Amino acid sequence: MRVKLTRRQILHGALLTGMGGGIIAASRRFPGPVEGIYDVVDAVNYSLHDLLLAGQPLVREYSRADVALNFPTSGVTSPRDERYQQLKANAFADWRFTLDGMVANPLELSLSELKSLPAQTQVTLHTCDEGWSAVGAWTGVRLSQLLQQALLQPGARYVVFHCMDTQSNGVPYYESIDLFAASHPQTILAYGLNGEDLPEQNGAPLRLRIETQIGYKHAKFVERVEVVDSLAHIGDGRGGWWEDVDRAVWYAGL
Ligand SMILES: Nc1nc2c(c(=O)[nH]1)N[C@H]1C(S)=C(S)[C@@H](COP(=O)(O)O)O[C@H]1N2
Ligand SMILES: [Mo]
Repeated sequence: MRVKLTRRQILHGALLTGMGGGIIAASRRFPGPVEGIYDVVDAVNYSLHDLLLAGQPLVREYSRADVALNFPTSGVTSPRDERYQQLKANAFADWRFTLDGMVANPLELSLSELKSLPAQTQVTLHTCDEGWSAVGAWTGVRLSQLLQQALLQPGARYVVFHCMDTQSNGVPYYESIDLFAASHPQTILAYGLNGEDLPEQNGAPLRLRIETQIGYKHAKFVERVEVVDSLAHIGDGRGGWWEDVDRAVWYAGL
């Protein structure tokens, strides 16, 4: 059966998702054939819920005393792109974050809208494969919360981060992770470092913190998150800028 969705039904679906998979998972198992938005939301919610409950261990959190006074930088520290510099000049007031791709309810949010969502701060160790590590206190929004709001479509498998800094080969930085890593409770899109707005060199206005993986996965200057079913059409198909130019491993778990 095909259903045409009204905006209201989609919003209602989003609300159900937002209420958490727990209620749905507790009350019904997969009901059989998927017949409408509620079943789709149900199925997607259910698998996301399973992922969240899969017992993903949390990474260690440090004390505030361990925080590096000057958090080091790596890669691009000031995007030369004119568009980025213009957005920065206006304190990112005209910047918009988008979440699209295989979602029923694409999101478009300003920086202040992102900051008004439930936030979390985590004091964690960043490890770069070039041989340094440092502790920072990162503040941001859980990626899983944004994905739940956006209503993943069946078949969604990966989350791609599109960045605003053009790299040496003329291509903007990009990275990707799978839905399992995306649903980790410490995977956040961060807009704050050590109680301040995220500094430019560390990825302003928004960067990924994927605490279970190594430095280059932590995409800085993120402006668009795209949900896909395959990485074949992202860059050269290996899932990230370093993966494509230098054969870095895509799964970069610590
Ligand atoms: N957009 C973008 N993201 C990026 C990079 C980059 O050059 N551009 N470098 C990566 C690398 S190799 C590391 S170690 C971290 C460094 O983050 P930091 O500069 O905040 O220390 O960002 C990662 N994310
Ligand atoms: Mo790195």
